[in-house]
Amino acid sequence: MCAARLLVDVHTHVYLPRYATMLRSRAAVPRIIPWTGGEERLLILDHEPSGGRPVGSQYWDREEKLKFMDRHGIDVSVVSTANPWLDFLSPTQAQEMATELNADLEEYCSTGPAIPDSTTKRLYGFGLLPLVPTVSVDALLENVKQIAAAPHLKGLIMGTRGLGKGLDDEALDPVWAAIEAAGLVIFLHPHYGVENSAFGEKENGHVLPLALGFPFETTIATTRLILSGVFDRFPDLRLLLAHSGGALPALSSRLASCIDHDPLVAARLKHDARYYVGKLYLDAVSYGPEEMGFTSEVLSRAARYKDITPSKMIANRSEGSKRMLFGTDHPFFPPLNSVEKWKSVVENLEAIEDVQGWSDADKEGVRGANAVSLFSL
Ligand code: 5CU
Repeated sequence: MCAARLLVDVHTHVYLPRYATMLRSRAAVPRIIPWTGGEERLLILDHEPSGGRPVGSQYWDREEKLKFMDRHGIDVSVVSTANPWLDFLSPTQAQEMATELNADLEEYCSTGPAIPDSTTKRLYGFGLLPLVPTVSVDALLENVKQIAAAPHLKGLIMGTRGLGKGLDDEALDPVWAAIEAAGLVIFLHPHYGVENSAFGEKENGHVLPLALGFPFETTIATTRLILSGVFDRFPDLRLLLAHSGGALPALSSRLASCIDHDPLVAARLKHDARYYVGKLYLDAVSYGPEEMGFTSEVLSRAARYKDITPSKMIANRSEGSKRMLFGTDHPFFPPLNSVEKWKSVVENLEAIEDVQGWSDADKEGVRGANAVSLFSL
């Protein structure tokens, strides 16, 4: 394990060359289309601005990832395929792609540089499962095995759809069991947001789907996992939520109360809902010190619901900070003007520095030590 103080980015994406080639071959979203002046444009979300958005080597070139890391002082990145992963493929295509992309990502990491004077690499990865309707559970288990055997893949990224019925689908239990047994971390990431009609008819670009739709999708998917008892059946499952877990930290006590008052669900779970929230890992991609501090306080308190019901808020943000990990969301959120450092990165780093109630060690943890420990880097 690496002992140096490291800045580790756990939320950083790539479209590997093989994936980008596939997107170029498609006639429907998600796709990459040629644009004027030899450029290309990316269309992945519903209602992309006409013509999509600029896409280039920052999405697939390892050298560009390393340059971005160097510019921002990032020592290690745990890289993941960006949304929408393999969701739009047939089971056969998804299986083939998952296997090939996992091998590509292992090579991307293993043949990349190491930290100077260390055996720790600068690049690690989250693999992919072919999570599409009607794929066989055996096929999913094959890819879990593949990822577990790849020395530089530390977990897997997944969206919220599962096999089409969401992540609370009991058909996924053997997959959770295999992931838990292999000690892999699941990085849960949104793509679909919420019903677009909720956002009205005014043109607001991507602000509402990204700022609210994405985090609410994560909130709902994780809440459904909690309600289904997945964390009782698989208590050692390690789940890292994107964008600081959406609204879940702010809603966890309301969720617990709603469960307490619902005869159907109240008897189903072994613990207060907050206990499960306290077991989650969250990226520190929320851009504000108050939000990060609040989230760590909720996590600290939530963890105590296993055995006791705290009568008052335990103002111990330190404990919760150990479950939070720095991220950038690169190459998304590029600055609108040309600047040396990206605002989206600088803001998260400054926020970590400014959280009230975090010690220097807590901040060091969020910047990198928590990731070193979670991923055994
Ligand atoms: O800007 C976006 O669309 C995105 C996206 O699709 N995925 C992501 O992780 N961040 C931003």
